[in-house]
Amino acid sequence: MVKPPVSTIGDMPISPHASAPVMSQVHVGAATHCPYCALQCGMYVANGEITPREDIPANSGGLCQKGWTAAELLESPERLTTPLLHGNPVSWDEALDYVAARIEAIRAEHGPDAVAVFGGGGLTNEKAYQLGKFARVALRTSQIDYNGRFCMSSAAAAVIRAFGMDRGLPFPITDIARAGAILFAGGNVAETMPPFVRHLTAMRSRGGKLVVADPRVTQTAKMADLHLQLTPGTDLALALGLLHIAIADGYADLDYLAARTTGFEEVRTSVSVWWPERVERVTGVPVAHMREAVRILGEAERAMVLTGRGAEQHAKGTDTVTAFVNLALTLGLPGREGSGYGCVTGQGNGQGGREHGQKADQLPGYRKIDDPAAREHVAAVWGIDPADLPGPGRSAYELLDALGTPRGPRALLLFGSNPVVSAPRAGHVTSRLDALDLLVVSDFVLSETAAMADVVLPTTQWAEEAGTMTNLEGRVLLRRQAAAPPPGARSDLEILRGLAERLGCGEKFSADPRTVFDELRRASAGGLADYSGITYERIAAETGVFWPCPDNGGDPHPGTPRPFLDRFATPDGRARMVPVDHRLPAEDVDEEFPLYLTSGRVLAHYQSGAQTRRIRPLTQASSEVFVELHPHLAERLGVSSGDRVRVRSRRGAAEAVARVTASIRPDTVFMPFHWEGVNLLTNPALDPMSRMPEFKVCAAAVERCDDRERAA
Ligand SMILES: Nc1nc2c(c(=O)[nH]1)N[C@H]1C(S)=C(S)[C@@H](COP(=O)(O)OP(=O)(O)OC[C@H]3O[C@@H](n4cnc5c(=O)[nH]c(N)nc54)[C@H](O)[C@@H]3O)O[C@H]1N2
Ligand SMILES: Nc1nc2c(c(=O)[nH]1)N[C@H]1C(S)=C(S)[C@@H](COP(=O)(O)OP(=O)(O)OC[C@H]3O[C@@H](n4cnc5c(=O)[nH]c(N)nc54)[C@H](O)[C@@H]3O)O[C@H]1N2
Ligand code: SF4
Ligand SMILES: [Mo]
Repeated sequence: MVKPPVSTIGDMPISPHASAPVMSQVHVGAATHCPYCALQCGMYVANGEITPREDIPANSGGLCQKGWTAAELLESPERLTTPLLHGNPVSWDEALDYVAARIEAIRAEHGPDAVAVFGGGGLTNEKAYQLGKFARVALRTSQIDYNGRFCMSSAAAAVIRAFGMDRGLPFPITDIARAGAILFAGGNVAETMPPFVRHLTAMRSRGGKLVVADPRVTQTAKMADLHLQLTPGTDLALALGLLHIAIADGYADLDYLAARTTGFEEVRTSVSVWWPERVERVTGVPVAHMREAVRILGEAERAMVLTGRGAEQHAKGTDTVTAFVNLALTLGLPGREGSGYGCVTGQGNGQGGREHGQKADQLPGYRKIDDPAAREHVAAVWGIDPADLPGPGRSAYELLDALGTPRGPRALLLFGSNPVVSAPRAGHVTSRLDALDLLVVSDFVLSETAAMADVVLPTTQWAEEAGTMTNLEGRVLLRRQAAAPPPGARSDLEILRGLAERLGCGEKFSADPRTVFDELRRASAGGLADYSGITYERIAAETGVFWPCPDNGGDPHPGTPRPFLDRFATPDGRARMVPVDHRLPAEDVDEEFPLYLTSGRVLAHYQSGAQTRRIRPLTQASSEVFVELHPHLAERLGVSSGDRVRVRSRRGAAEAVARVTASIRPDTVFMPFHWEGVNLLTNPALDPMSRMPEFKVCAAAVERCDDRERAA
């Protein structure tokens, strides 16, 4: 049972190690959460000092290097504190008046869809909600999407198809320690969520086994009992092969399949052609390793299948995750306590950011924008006519690709993303941004994208404002204000209100996070992602509340840590198994581009690096873009560690420092995307369902930069 909501919350003690409850004033030592990834580690922030919280299960006392150093950016001299108009400091009134006037003019000439909005999975729930509402109500544009499209959208599409609902981990993270076996495809949590490792270590210390699928011997793969070092872009074949073996070797849980799923027979037939030797030829994973992986999973009493971006960021990511879900269902895992399938979500609010309406096809509460009942409900909350709500817009890459074209948007308002560095085929995206009549960026640093903007709006940072974040478990957490914002910075909510006022609907846009959250609760009520029973007070008292959590009035709903125990969120309550088939990457290797290029992350940097490249201990730990090459490949190319090389693809070329390592396949090279470089090369081929670009595989060539170039 849950503890009842506390009414005396204002009396709770405020000390560096107390659960400081209140949101709207500054507190020394406020209990809050990290600005970066979806683990949302709990931390105390006091006078620029960070210490980890013990009470948040995801990190229970741990932080990674990025978390420990996060406060540095609060005081950084690179911090923006004045609005910029064409590079010149101006007052807030000048900046906002200018933006509103340009929006009005562009709308008058080209219609409402000429103004577009791009959001981010790092924004709080309140901001993500308000941004979606601002697009539809203040701008009346259908053209809004966000960077989460580049993140976990394939997993989201696959689990909606299978389970009817998208909650990244449909179980508390602490369940991991109780599993007897985990297959983790394409995740490197040892670098991307270091405190996550303690859950895996706890599992292994109880005898549980870890299987990792990754083309590289990562720090995570090194922990594994079995590493499947597959060719990039072949996870779908791998999953089909594992499923084939699971059925052949008698691990299918037929009672579970009959009671809790539909479609198993079609799936069984479809994998029959993926016999293990064929899968070995496609993936490079030895048959014996596949059999061992299936045995480990099949014999465990409780087991999990997890995916990360390595398996998901492909033009077939949705089908790949579907195949892994089919494997999990065949083994009888989802909806059983201590077992299941989970997508390890990425950005700070990657989960909440995909629920409240900053997606092109979505309204708050994970509602669909083309569903008449959803439109009616949300329009009523917003006080508008449902007929005035726009329909679905373009997905993230399609939106960026359309900017400044004859039929595309002429203006873009961007909150919480840096696509010049992080979007696929970034050189092209930069030229599209350049073609706009108006680019407005809200940020607290001059990111590469902000540097291109007509107007830059300096915003407050995580520790300077309050709001809720929904972590990778679906646990809604409270970020408390822990520091005063610098004079001159305004919160995104204030910025949106300021613009809405100038567009004639300021009264619909509160700048107070709690007021916005209360409206979000009403807008989400009755939706899949129902937050109506969650309050700031409850989160503070319970270290987070799992959605769905409907408002039951006097008898508080306990929240839902494991939503699928009794039934899945499909009309008949059963999980839907859908047959899928393997296909090649959108671009395969050939004579001209003979190497697979993949990309990802290193421990010290976060995403496009806009934040972490401004923090000294992190740039000391990792200072420049590199490319990993196997020693055999390096020898063929005449390259040694430390040499500058040029990596080329059909989209462009980028230079990097060679890092020769036996931990990568000889046919594959890897580059991190925290610096400009790899996305000049990546392929924007999109998944047909999720519209996810193929970040994780394209064809490339590598050559030495000659001595003259190096001297230059
Ligand atoms: N340090 C750090 N941590 C972060 C972030 C960050 O930028 N930096 N970002 C956060 C966000 S938004 C996200 S989405 C998560 C991402 O977290 P992860 O998914 O763990 O991160 P990635 O490094 O993108 O990819 C994971 C692994 O996929 C492997 N891989 C590449 N191609 C393939 C393939 O075809 N198949 C398979 N199976 N594996 C492949 C890579 O070698 C890499 O080791 O991290 C979060 N945490
Ligand atoms: N090649 C390659 N490319 C990738 C990936 C990959 O694996 N390989 N991964 C993809 C993935 S998973 C992701 S999630 C994307 C992420 O890539 P981006 O969308 O570029 O994400 P960030 O670098 O986090 O950009 C956030 C920006 O917003 C600012 N910001 C942070 N918080 C706030 C806020 O609250 N309000 C405002 N207004 N601004 C804020 C930051 O300072 C920063 O400039 O990259 C994708 N790109
Ligand atoms: S693991 Fe993620 S949430 Fe935790 S400290 Fe590191 S970046 Fe922050
Ligand atoms: Mo992400």
